[in-house]
Amino acid sequence: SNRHNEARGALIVLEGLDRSGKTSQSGRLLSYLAGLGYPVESWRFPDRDTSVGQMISSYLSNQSQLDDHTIHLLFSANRWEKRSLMEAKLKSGTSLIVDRYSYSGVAFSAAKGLDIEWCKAPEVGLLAPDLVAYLDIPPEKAAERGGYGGERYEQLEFQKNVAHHYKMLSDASWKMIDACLPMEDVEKQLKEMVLDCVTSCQKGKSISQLWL
Ligand code: Z5A
Repeated sequence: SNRHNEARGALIVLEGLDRSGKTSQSGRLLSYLAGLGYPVESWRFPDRDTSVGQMISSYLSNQSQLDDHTIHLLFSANRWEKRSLMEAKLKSGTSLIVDRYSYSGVAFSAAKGLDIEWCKAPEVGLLAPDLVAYLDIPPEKAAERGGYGGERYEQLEFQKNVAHHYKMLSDASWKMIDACLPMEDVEKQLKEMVLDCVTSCQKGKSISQLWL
């Protein structure tokens, strides 16, 4: 449809621990917005399709070892290599639902003991989300869900530490959602906040940059 084409799209970020339901909800939000006639795409970080993304993927599956600072910068580079496309999409009116972003980058690396300000530095200048929805789940509950334990960071003690760093990064603008609720309840809450966000971006809210 033409009716949304002049307004910019919204940058919507889903964050949360492993198994909090980000991937499931991204798919549902994509269908929802598309069904309403909004141009929309679903993205995820890491984007494992680029050459940087392949290095990250091999690290996460324990096929390669990298210094903690090095992998941090690769995750950041993986966002930088998508920045101009991201901006072009938003300006042309396409909304993006992004599964993980800079907050994952900082929370995971800081949980390893890296300085949080050092972790934020390479993220400065990336596009700031219009909405950060945090799928909040106790690490013990997440660990009970299917498929946990395959990759490098999927360990309970580490996930607890990541949760702690997410809380330190969060601010009043984040929308916290109880991710232990049934999927449909989480979905209902997300749809409402996402539609609000898309509408306010259409009305001319400007695009800003991290970290403000
Ligand atoms: N990482 C990093 O260190 N630095 C960075 O900059 C970035 C990432 C961007 C890979 O991420 C790792 O990279 C990740 C962070 C780090 N490590 N960890 N942990 P990834 O995105 O590729 O992988 P992931 O986040 O671990 O995603 P996931 O496995 O896809 O989890 P999810 O998307 O949050 O959950 P899901 O797949 O939608 O659901 C998981 C299961 O729970 C599934 O069986 C669902 O059916 C079930 N589920 C979902 N919702 C519910 C509810 N509401 N009730 C009951 N069951 C549910």
